[in-house]
This record gives sequence, structure tokens and C-alpha cells, in this order.
Amino acid sequence: MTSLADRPVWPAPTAPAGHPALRRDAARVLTGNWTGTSTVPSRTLYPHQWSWDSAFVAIGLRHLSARRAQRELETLLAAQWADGRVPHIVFNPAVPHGAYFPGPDFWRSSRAGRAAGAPSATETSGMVQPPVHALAAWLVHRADPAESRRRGFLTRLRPRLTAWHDYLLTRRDLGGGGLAAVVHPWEPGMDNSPCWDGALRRVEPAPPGTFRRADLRHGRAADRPTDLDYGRYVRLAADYRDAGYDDRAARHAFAVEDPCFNALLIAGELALAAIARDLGEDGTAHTARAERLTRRLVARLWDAEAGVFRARDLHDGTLVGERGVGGLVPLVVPHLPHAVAGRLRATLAGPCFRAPATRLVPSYDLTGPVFDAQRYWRGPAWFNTAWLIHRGLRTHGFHQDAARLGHGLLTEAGRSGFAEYVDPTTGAARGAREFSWTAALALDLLCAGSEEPLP
Ligand code: 2M8
Repeated sequence: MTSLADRPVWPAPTAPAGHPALRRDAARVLTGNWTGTSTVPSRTLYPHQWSWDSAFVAIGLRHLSARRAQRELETLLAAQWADGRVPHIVFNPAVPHGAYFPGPDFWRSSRAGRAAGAPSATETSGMVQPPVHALAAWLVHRADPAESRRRGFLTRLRPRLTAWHDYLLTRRDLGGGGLAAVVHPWEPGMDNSPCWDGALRRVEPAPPGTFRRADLRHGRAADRPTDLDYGRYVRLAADYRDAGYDDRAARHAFAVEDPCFNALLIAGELALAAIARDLGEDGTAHTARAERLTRRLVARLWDAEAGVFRARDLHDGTLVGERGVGGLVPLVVPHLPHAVAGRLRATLAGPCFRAPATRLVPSYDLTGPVFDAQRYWRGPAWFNTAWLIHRGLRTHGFHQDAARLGHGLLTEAGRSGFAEYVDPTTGAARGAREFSWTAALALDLLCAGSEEPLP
């Protein structure tokens, strides 16, 4: 397998007019959301540290301060559990407990997660998010290798990142097919995607009076998941907690293999191979693992007829009927069969994902039965998935498509005030503004394109 460093470089997307201002504004957002040790996704809606947000943030932050980007990842990984899991939220003790639901009082990680190895001095959630961290660590290192080496950044992070991937490939191989499973819709990061509707129907929702949502104080109800969905999220999370976050003991009423999650794991294994080589060690175990995972991803989740990857519901073994943006993210996998990459590109350009008002990619099939242009992950276009698909298009040599998408990302990021997501049919900004990963990934496209080897 080719080394990450040996890959060719490609030009950055042409930035929209006024990009020095965009760069300055993106930097201002990241500075404003920095807490001193990490970055909040949003000062209002998400006032703690989130796992995959921090990885995306580090990818952008490295262009402002490699040191700060390293710190972002170090802070997250300092809250890693002894079983290897990287929690999806690390709570800031200075933030009032009611500012976000479910907060530390709900998860009770230091007590309920003790047997699974939760840290005793930091409160976290007990579930995980997609493994973008090894890729982020590698990109952060490359931004300033001398500073990284001086601080022993990769040397310190590598064992943690390896333990994280090991956790996913052992404790989370719930389907026995060699892929990692997610056990809650919060884990793939696309909370209320229609892809989870079928599996969620089996879950008895927690009664509405038993919890109080904090998100509706900051977001419009029409943009956010419904109360019914929230009831189910709460039930699943409480059941996991009550089983001590023990993957073997937990009932896992929801268990799904997600293509985006597993594609990012593969990209992470390739990054770990590059990290090992940089440290003068052998990376072949990671490249072999990436190749094996790639074969499994295609064998278990590729739908050749539809030209998209689908999630697999482990309760009945079926592929989920709905098409989500997560089914296009495997473009980031470099060793995807050529024909599969070509089909994904065609699907992106086809009626299901070619949005009328923005070049970003809608989170759910525009022609799907429950498409909703405003509601969170049920249609709106997000910037992190656009960045990943942009990277994937470049990886497979589709440079014009990548340049178009990159241009779209920069235009929408600036126009929306770095919104959390946008309505793909009108381009209207939705959700939080001054959202960290939107700013970080725009900054990355502005700064990294021309010098960065792929993938
Ligand atoms: C959203 O998820 C959280 C739960 O983790 C929420 O809805 O409260 C998702 O968009 C997720 O992908 C993201 O990491 C998180 C913070 O930005 O918000």
C-alpha cells in the first residue's frame, strides 16, 4: 500500500471572492469557542467537548496553532476509558449541569462506568462517536512536525489511538463480521437520520415527563429531533448505563453497522500506519487491517444496485432501505474498488443527492419518503460530511467534482455565518451559528489544499 506521504498533491478548491475575510472569520469562531484546553462545538447548544467535533476542529486549528490543535486531541484522549473507548462527550465541570441534556448527572460515568474503566476524575458520556482521531492526529502532526516531535505528540497519542481502534474492533464487533457496530443513534453522529428509524421503532421511549431537553432553549423545534426520538435516545442511553456500559452485558436494543463510521475507522488505520512509519516503526499491521476492513465494508454494506453503501441492522441482519449521506462517505477509503468509487460519484451527481440550492450534500436522499429540508440529519446539508466527501473525491482522482464541492463548502460556510447545517433546497442557515467544525473545515480547505498529500 502506498505511504500517505508518497501520494501526489492536488490544488486547493478555488476559494470564493473575499477569502481572506473568510479565513479571518473562521479563525475568530475557533478562537471564540476555545476554552483553554479544547473547543466547544457551539457556545450555546453544545457547551462541552465532543469527540468527532474535536477531531474536525483539530484539522482546522492546526493552521492557526499546531500546538493548540495537539492540545485539543490530547484533552479528549486524556478522558479515554481503560477499555479503550473514547467518550463522545467530555464534560466541562465549570459548565452548569443543566446546560446540556443529558449531562453528567445522567451518564454518571465515574460510578456507572467504573468497571469498564471510566476515568474517576473526569465526567464523560459512556458512548462513542466516529473514529476520526487518528486521521486528525496525523494531519495535526504534519502541520508542524518539528513541534510535534519536540512535544512527543505522536509517541504519546499512538498507544491511545491504537487502544481506541482495538476497542472498536473487538468489543464492538457485535455482528461477528469484522466491522464495528454502533449502539445508539448518537454514535454515528447523525442522530435522527431516517436510516435509524426502523431500528428505533423497537425501542420503547422513556416517558416525556422523565427528562427535560435543553436543546430547545437554543434551537427551533422544527430543526431538532422530535420528542419521540428523544424519548428513545434516553431509553437506550439509560439501558447502556444501567448495564455498566459493558458491551458484553448490555442488551443493545439498537445495534447497527454504519458505513461512515467504518470508513473512518479504515482511514484511521491508514493514518496509524503512517504514524508508525514516522516513528520509525512498522506500519504493516495497520495497512493489512485497513485492507481487511475495506473488503468487509464492501462485502457487508455495499448495495451495488443502488450505488450506495447502506447501514446493516444487526437485529434482523438486513440492509437498511433508506439512503443517507453516510453511505457516500466511504469514498474516503483509498482502496475501494474502482467501480465502487465510480458508482458513488454517479450517485452523488444523481437525483438523490444533488441539491438544488447548494453544492453541499444533503444528509438524506432528496427523493426519500421522509426527506425534511430543515430537521437536523433528515435532509439538511452538513459541512463535515461535505469535507469528508471532498477528501474522498480527491482520493479517487475526481478533481473537478472535488473542486466544485470545496467551492460550495466555502461559499455556504461564509454565507451562513458558519452554520451548523443548511437547508439544501434553499441554502438557508439552520441550527447553531459560529459552529466550530464548520469554521475549522472551511479553514482547512482554504489553507491545506495545495500542500497536502493524500489520503
Ligand atoms: C449532535 O449530537 C448531539 C448528541 O451527541 C446532540 O444532538 O445533542 C450531532 O450533530 C453530532 O454529530 C455532533 O457531534 C454533536 C455536537 O456537535 O451534536
